[in-house]
Amino acid sequence: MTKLTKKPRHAYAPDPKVTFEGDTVNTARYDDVYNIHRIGKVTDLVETGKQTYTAISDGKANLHLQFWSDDVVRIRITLGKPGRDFSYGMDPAAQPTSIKVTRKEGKKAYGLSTGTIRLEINKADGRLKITDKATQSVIQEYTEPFYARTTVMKGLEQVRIQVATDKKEGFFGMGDKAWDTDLQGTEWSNYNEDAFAYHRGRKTNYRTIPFYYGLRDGKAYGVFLDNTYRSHFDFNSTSDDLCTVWADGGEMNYYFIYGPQLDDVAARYHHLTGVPELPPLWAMGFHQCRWSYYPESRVRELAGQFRSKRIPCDAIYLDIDYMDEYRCFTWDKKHFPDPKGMISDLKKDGFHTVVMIDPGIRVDENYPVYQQMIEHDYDCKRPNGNSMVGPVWPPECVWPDYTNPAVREWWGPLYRELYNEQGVSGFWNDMNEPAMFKVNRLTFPDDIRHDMDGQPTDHKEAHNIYGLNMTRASYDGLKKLQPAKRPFLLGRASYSGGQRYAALWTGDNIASWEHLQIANRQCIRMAISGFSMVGTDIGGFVDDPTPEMLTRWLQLAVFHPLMRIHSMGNNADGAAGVEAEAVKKAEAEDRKDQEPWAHGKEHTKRNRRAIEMRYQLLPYLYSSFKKHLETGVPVLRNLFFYDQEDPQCRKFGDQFLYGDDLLVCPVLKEGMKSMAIYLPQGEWYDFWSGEHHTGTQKMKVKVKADRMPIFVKAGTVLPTVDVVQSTQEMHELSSLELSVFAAESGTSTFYWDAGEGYGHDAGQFTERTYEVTRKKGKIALRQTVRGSYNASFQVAEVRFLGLTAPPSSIVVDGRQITTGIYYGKKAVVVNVPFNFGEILIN
Ligand code: NBV
Repeated sequence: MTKLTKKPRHAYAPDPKVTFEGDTVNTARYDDVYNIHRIGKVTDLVETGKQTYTAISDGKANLHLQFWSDDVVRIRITLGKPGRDFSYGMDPAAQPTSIKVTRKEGKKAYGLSTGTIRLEINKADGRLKITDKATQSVIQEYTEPFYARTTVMKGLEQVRIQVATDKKEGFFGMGDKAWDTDLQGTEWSNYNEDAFAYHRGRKTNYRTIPFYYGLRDGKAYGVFLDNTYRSHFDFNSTSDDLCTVWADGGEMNYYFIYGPQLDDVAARYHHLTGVPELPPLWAMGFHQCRWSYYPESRVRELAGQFRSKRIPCDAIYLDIDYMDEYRCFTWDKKHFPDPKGMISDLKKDGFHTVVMIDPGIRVDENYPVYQQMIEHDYDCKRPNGNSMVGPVWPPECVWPDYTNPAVREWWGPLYRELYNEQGVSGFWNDMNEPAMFKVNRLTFPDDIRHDMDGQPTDHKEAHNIYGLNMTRASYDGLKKLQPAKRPFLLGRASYSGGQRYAALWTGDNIASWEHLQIANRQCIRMAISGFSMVGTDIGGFVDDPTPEMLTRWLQLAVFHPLMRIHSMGNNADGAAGVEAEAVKKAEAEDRKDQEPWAHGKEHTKRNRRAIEMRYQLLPYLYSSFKKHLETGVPVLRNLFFYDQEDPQCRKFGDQFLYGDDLLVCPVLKEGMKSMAIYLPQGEWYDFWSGEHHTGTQKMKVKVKADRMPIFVKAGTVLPTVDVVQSTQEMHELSSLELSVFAAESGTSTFYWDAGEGYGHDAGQFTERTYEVTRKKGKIALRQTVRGSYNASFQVAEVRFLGLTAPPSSIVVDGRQITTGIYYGKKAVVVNVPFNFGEILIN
């Protein structure tokens, strides 16, 4: 007999001994017949590699366990032998750490223990149970054995696990689900969808982040299901005390991540799926977008309006209409006769230009991108080898198969002219679910073929990672085109790990107060799900915001790492088939402008104030982002990440932490005059008044029209700067402001570099650690410096808050100072050299 040279893929042949359900009469025929597969009785647990074990069992499903650390174990259940071990979601740099695993055999179960967890494999049926070793408390326990179903006609169609839960358990994460913070009692699916004008509770949105946090009895864990098929998560939706996770194909391949702190889970999830690079500083400035700004004169006028109205701004976006009849990588020469000239003038004025690139490539035999695709078979194909042709902006499109490495290599250099020659600073990859017009399905049929990096498959498996691979191809391409520049890419569809390539925005939201609340929750949820570089269409994409709504939205977005106004304007052409009614309505109502000055003097003032604040806080945001990259702890976190044992923190679901030190209480309702907020344990200062508060208390605070309540953790040294009109001016500033919110002790870091490029890899950064102490009314601030970047700052304007009386002496680096001091109410400001070592306030 000849040996099989190829491993069968997902081609598990039904066992002839198994009786098909309903097969009572031998001659009967059915539309389809199915088989159920389980792990079965486990007779041994063998070590098959480093920290890796395989259960020997009599079922068709095979259980493999791999310990990544004391707290992370990968659980992989395959039908037959495991297939290729491949993932688009995992960070290629992520590696397991060496640990000691102890194997024990009991009467009813095999046990594997690490330093912190114990995993039990039930001998009767392979069910798993994970406990915290120290406290013996159960973290996750299967209520039924692993289940898989194959059918004769469809092959594998479901892999599923089910674990015990109860109403008290909290479930968080899962990417962009537009819902309350806690997902307890709900069910969701993951299948990337063009979710135009999505509503609260829509089951599938733009991206697939099959990762959730559980918080049980004060202990946190996470589950990352690395399976690209449509997946489903039921968090006790029918109150049956069950949490069920299943996918419509592939392997049951997931990482169980233990905490017990939520921050630990977040950090470990980031270790597995990666963090982005530090974005260029300008990407964290304010961005203005609309569908669409054209022609060139309008773009120039817009830029002029920002500068003359003294509203800071760093980027202007060009939506699809800049292209020549929706041909990607081209310009509409009628509206933009000299793109290079325009972009260079904008740059001189501190504006970066960001343009859209879609994956749908116009079918046009005279268009080089199309020609190349067809020439090399780079497009997605139907099973018979024909091109997948479908409608998006151009009447007909084909789509690159970004799961093919050759296609990714080809795609990157297509940006050359825009990026290298014409000076475009960043790109915006839209519609990459991939979205398709006119058909209810909104995307490709299931049987479209994909290369999947050398292991060809259908769209069922490739759909959810199509967008990630488009952004990956774009990002890698930009990096190669200009290796000395940090790419800025904004993407729509994605999958876990996509944060390595692109920032995300939450898509086509609506101008409503409900959506403002959704915006807040979605951004926090995205951040705790791996995507800290996230933002929303400020003011709403569909419909017009009221003046108050736009202002509140801007005030909230000061704290979203991506801060961009975007709206759809009156551009409904061709969008029919997406959500036809909403599109028609938008057209009929004649959409209004959504620039920060759209609503009169008073609101312009408030909007300007919000954007100015964003710029003043940029040193803090930049430093917080840097910390995120180092620790894997997200930039935005729900309040209960701060104290997961305090039930009040979960009740105040809209409040969030911005970096480590700021607590933001967003104003999300119309006409608010006062609101209830909660300060968790510790000491806090009111950001605006400097007033000191003790934590673990609910407070009623007054709400002002021009600000939201914000609190600063005592012990913080908050770095800020003067208002500038764009980040370009930031590297000319000579003074850095440091606000010291005094406490018995506290440590903060300020990170700064050129804001662009990779000099920081060679030490061209400055990282300043500030230590604050307070003993018997004496406050000390000490600075230590790392890195060799020569910042423009010469002076540190240090503001000490929390004094009880005016100081009797101020000593800077051993010398008593008497000049450059300003005494305010409970505060003193001193101007000292940027490189000071120690300030003592007595
Ligand atoms: O390119 C037009 C829009 C864009 O403005 C928006 O931000 C995307 O989410 N794009 C969707 C296509 C619109 C379809 C209705």
